[in-house]
Amino acid sequence: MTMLGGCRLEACETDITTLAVDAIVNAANSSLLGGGGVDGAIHRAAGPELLRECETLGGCATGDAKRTGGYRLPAKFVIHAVGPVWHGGDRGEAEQLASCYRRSLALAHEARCTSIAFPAISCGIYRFPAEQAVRIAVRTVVDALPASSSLTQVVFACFGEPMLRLYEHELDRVACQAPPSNPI
Ligand code: AR6
Repeated sequence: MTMLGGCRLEACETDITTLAVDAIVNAANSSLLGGGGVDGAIHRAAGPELLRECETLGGCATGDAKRTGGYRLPAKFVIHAVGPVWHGGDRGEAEQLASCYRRSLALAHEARCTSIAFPAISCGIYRFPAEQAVRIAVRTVVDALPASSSLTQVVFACFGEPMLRLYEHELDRVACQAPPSNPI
């Protein structure tokens, strides 16, 4: 756990669909019409009304995000972010992934969310190397936090112990570089 200003950043090994936060982020595809992985789990848990709202959105570009209701989820909103498919790293994948995090935070801020949970976008079916993706996720969120001032809690929801360790390591690094929150 790391405190940055008034915001608590933490990594948890958990199913993101169970989290009672204001917004959970979905690792969607550009159709926004569902799929496997965390996308499938979110649609199953939210119920068919989520797909009905997604059908009205006209898809979403890679690196962008769109917000819907949470329906039967404990979360009020789902922010559907479309991460890049990994093609080796020279097709702008890192910037597109960072953009997913920035756009998701902007949409959460717009809806006055105080808490948000992210999965490891692009780290499953889209094969983005986990270590690099985690560095991008944590750094981008940290850099964007001052512009997302409604947020007091950011959760990185991970599947599996190795992924949890990567996030904890990166959060520790960020904490070491951050100025003390209560300078004397
Ligand atoms: N809670 C938290 N993390 C999860 C969950 C869950 N319930 N389920 C999976 N993960 P992926 P992508 C982790 O494949 O790589 C879909 O078909 C998983 O272990 O869900 O962005 C979409 O429709 C991994 O670390 O998303 C797209 O077509 C991370 O979430 C495509 O997959 C992301 O894995 C998107 O691929």
